Amino acid sequence: MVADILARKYNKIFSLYDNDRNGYVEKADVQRMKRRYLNAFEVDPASAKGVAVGECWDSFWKALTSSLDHDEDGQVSREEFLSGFGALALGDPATFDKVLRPLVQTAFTLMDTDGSDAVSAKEFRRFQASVGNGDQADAVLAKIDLDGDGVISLDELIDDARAFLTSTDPSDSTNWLLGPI
Ligand SMILES: [Ca+2]
Ligand SMILES: [Ca+2]
Ligand SMILES: [Ca+2]
Repeated sequence: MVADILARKYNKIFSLYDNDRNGYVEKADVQRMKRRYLNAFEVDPASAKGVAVGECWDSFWKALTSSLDHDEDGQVSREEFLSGFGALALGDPATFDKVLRPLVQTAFTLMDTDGSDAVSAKEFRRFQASVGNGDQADAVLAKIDLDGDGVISLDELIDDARAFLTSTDPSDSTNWLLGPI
């Protein structure tokens, strides 16, 4: 069992991934997310950006199934997701980081639409709007942007995601990463 606030955050992530809402994250969900993204930003799958995005989703899927698909049926149920993330987040930090990095790297590459290796305020606003948090985007960015250079680096996003996935403090600013929970 994980704390109620962590369960709410993991449920939120699960709902973003399980985009056909059948109660499982499966390969088809991941491929749908990839296709939607490529279409929305008119990225050619054969371009450098398209290949990078494709590789991101592949490693994302590998990290997800290798760590969370306990009954090995090729999909991750909500229950597997909730208990698995809880065990990871509260367990060995090195193992958690190994799973966390590809997940965050995927989100980062997707948000960084111009490929500048940083997420600008404009890019972050678009992402936050997509999770229903558009009006909070600048405030959330300011909290993630620890070095204050106005953009989010991969390391800054990983730090924030780690806190998001482990903090049980209801007033923690990192709770806002994916919008209201
Ligand atoms: Ca699904
Ligand atoms: Ca960028
Ligand atoms: Ca920064």
